[in-house]
Amino acid sequence: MTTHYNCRNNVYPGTEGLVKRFPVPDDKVLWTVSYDGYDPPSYTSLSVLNKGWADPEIGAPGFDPTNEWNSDKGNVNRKCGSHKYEIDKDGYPINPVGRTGLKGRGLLGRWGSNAAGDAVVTRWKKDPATSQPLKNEATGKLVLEFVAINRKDCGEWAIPGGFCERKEDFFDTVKREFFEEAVSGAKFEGQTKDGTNVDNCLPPEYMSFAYKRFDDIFKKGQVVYSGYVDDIRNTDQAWISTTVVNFHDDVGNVFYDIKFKAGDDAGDVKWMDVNESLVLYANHKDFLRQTAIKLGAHF
Ligand code: RP5
Repeated sequence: MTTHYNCRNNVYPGTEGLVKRFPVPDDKVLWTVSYDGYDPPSYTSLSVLNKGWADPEIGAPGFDPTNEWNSDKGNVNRKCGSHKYEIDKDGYPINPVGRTGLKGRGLLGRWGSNAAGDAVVTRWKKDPATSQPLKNEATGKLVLEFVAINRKDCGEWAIPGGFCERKEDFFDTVKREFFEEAVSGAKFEGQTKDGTNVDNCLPPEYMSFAYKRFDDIFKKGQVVYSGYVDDIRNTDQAWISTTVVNFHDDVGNVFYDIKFKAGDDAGDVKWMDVNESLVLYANHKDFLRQTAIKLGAHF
């Protein structure tokens, strides 16, 4: 990623307009370009201050992440994929993409990189008339569909994802988040292939059934991106990084009778076409582009 847009020149989310970022023009994003008078305010939300799951302040007694920056070997994953970041003379990590117009952690729990994972669950779109995979007329390539969720916090469509729990493997994060946001509460329509009617099954029985059903696809997950996310919550000293995993149903028989249902912090869920006109949260569209390239699909 060469620059960021979503975390500049706006009001910080959840602050009722009270926290405004210091303006950062396009040509002043890079730290290597001098910006006389750059003086961003500092903001850390009360929702992360003094919380056990979040970092203490830099310099707080007993908190010394010096050997953990840029690494996933410590207690917390502080690696930012391929993006290496520096630490300033006061011990604060520096956003590897550049200025955001805000210091502090904002809504983020960790200083520096906050590791997340995203699940791009895909299948080939079928022509409803023939039930055959559909090709885009212009490119001649097969059209992909992916499972999108609608975020309750901002109303935007996104890939299901979330933050890694302490020492959690990112594969487990993406699977967990996918189930929490897109599957929890979902039902199979009618009968399964072995004739069992599971339509009225409720979690946790349903969940273990669904986990089993998705298992093969989940075992074949492919990482399509690992690094910085252009998220509206980023600051100069705290930002989100993600590992995006594609789970592709090539044959098209895993999800055919599943009605997804949104849960957790998702308000809606649906299959969406993968193409250039997608409008998604953060830079999630880039992750779909990477997935389409990897699968040789239309974009
Ligand atoms: C995005 O925020 C990441 O790509 C991931 O999808 C998400 C994690 O935050 P929550 O959905 O848990 O708020 O930048």
